[in-house]
Amino acid sequence: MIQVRPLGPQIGAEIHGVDVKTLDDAGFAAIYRAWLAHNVVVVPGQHLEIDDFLRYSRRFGVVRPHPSKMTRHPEYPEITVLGVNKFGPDGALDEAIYRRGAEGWHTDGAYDAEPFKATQLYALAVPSTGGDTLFASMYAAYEALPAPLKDRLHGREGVFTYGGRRKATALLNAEDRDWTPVRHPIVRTHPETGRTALYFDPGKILRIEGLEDAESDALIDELSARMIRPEGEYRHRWRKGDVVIWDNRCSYHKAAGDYPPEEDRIHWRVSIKEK
Ligand SMILES: O=C(O)CCC(=O)C(=O)O
Ligand SMILES: [Fe+2]
Repeated sequence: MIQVRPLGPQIGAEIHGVDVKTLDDAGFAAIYRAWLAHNVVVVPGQHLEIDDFLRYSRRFGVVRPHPSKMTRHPEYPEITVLGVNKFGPDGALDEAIYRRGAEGWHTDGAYDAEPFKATQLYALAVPSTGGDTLFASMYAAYEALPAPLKDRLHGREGVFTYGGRRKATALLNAEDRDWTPVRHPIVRTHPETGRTALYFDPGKILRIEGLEDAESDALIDELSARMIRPEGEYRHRWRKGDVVIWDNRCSYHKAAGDYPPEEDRIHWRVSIKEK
């Protein structure tokens, strides 16, 4: 019998009583419903091979290789491996790998014309301290905006690219860094829940379309300050065997990036698209 236990006040739910390898359609439907309702779903205690993880991930959508080729699994391009090859040949810590996802709150794949629907991680190794992942609701962010700001944002599009204004492209191969920017509405209706979310990513946005540069920069600063609502947060403390999926259409996340670098923190990761 599947049990769903809410974790944070608005987002996050933990599923008990399942083995994702043998889950039937009715069981999966219960998990999918919980995911739409809670945005972030944790399934603890799983024992998976890569094929099991891919098969389960494909039930949520289409699994696509991540543009960072250098962090792909050598035999499975759809699998990104987080936290390996942290130290270069000279023994120096590679910050781009160690601090991946820790530079700030973000949503994955906003640089694509069709942004990622979901990201799913499977924890293979967990450090003794630190290394949490933090999540926050885009619905809560939208709801808390002052009405005049909501009015200003309606119908506005943002222009997004890989690496954003900081050009943070260290994980891309040199030949892949010339990214073509894409546009997305800043106020986004979730295609499955119909709820309204603040779709924004300070690390990937270049500008807000139709505004002068100074006004666009000021609005980006204002949205950066307003995008995280404490009542919409959930902080995940990893255990080996956790499978965690988040909805990039309605939640932000960031890695805490604070674990002892000499310890392992390793995940398999997939990017899931709608089509
Ligand atoms: O490692 C983490 O906690 C999350 C990293 C991240 O941002 C991602 O996988 O998209
Ligand atoms: Fe991310």
